Amino acid sequence: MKLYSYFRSSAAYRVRIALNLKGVAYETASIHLVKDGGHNKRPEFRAVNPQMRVPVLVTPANDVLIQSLAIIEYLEETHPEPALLPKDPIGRAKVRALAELIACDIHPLNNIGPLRYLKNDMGQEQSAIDAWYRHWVITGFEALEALLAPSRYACGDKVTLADVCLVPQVYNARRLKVPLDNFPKIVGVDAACATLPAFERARPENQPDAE
Ligand SMILES: N[C@@H](CCC(=O)N[C@@H](CS)C(=O)NCC(=O)O)C(=O)O
Repeated sequence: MKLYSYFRSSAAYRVRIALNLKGVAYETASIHLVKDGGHNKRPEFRAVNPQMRVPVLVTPANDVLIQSLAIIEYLEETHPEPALLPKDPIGRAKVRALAELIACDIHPLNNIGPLRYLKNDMGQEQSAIDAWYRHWVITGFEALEALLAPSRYACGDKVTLADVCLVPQVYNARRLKVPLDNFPKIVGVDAACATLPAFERARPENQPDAE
């Protein structure tokens, strides 16, 4: 498998964790999202993913998959063990809800593209952009904290898709200095995941393109 990735991309980080958890070998093709206005905007990458975003997973049969949650569901179906979704429909819906709270409601608002638009096209000051970023992370984390049961991982004693999404978002929040004191359950889940080699290997600083 080939993963188009950027070391700091939260969405690519999710896929790296899932690949590692499932023991799927892959090579990294790094796409720098910042240099020269973003190498993701180059025609050669646009030809791979017209959305010009990472991650992109290319399968051994040369299928080109985009969108981290769709890629992880593909991995779940092709490599069922260890399962990242519970067997029962209610459990699956609950795990997916937490994953989507992060991936669909928090992450898009603090993604590099919209932040760059706020700065370059809307003329916003960096302080206003930082406040925007913090606002949406904190609002999302308040809901997430309330939804987490007190357990080792986000949805019980097994790692699920919810953890795969939570850890990169916490990394991102820390990097942008969002205070996490009010989120002890989120911080606890992140700490539990950090003890697992699959999560450790997926960390941004452990990527071939880390800076
Ligand atoms: N919903 C997508 C989000 C992908 C995404 O936005 N990736 C970011 C990096 S985390 C990106 O490539 N941004 C480039 C840009 O917005 O210009 C997913 O889950 O894969």
